[in-house]
Amino acid sequence: MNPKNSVGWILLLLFQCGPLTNAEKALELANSHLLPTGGHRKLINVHAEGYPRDCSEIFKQSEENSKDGLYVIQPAKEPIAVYCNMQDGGWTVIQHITANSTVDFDRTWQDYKYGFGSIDDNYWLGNEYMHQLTSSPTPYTLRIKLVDLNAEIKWGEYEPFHIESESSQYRIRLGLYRGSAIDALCQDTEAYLHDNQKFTTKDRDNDNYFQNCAKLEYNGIAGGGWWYDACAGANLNRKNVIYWQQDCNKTHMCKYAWMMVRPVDYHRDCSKVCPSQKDEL
Ligand SMILES: [Ca+2]
Repeated sequence: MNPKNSVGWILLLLFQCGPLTNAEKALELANSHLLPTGGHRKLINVHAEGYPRDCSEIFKQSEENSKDGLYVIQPAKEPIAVYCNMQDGGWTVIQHITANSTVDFDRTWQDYKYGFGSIDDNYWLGNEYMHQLTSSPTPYTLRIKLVDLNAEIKWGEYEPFHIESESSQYRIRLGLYRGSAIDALCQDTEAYLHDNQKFTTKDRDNDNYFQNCAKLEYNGIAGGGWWYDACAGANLNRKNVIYWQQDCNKTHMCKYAWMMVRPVDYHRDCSKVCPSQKDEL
């Protein structure tokens, strides 16, 4: 490349990107490995003074006018970056998967602990941060959102929802269910009861099966980390087949899934923002 052109390119890049501001420099995120390229600039509230504990607070403070996107929250000591789903009402996204995406969900305990992927794409926020988020005095609701290949949306909510600490192997605690999807985490009490199960990964078997459920493959793809029983009535982390009983499976494929949380006391007027029935694929 012509050196003059190189200088031109560098100047152009500097002009476009500019130096990081003090706020961007000072911000140390515990999960900075989940930021996309140019991540600090994409954080909508990076210049705010202090960070809220979750997306619902941001949504409330903005009088329900904030947009979907990447935000900084602080559920415990350290700020973290997350994707906020504001159009559905101020939800903090803790998992998002697209069937057959390039993000690998066949990961170790450590990866599932601190999260992987990219918060503007497919990601797992991390069991440690799920524990922090759901350990407030106010209980949290878990919402599952599923979109099939015809763009039909199904959703389900567990209230309350709590992830215990690592010393309890990030055990999941689920309360009452409601939604248009089937109650796939609690319905089958024979071998697929996910409520109260510990988390299992390919390198840490806490499930109730004689083998490790996270290692069991379908078409060469392992199940990934999950709160397995022996093994699953639902698993949103197997990337070739998002599984949610009859709502998402190998004959009725789903394109997307999300897991997101919000405090249970966040009552809102459903006439303004409700779960919609169609989504763009
Ligand atoms: Ca086992």
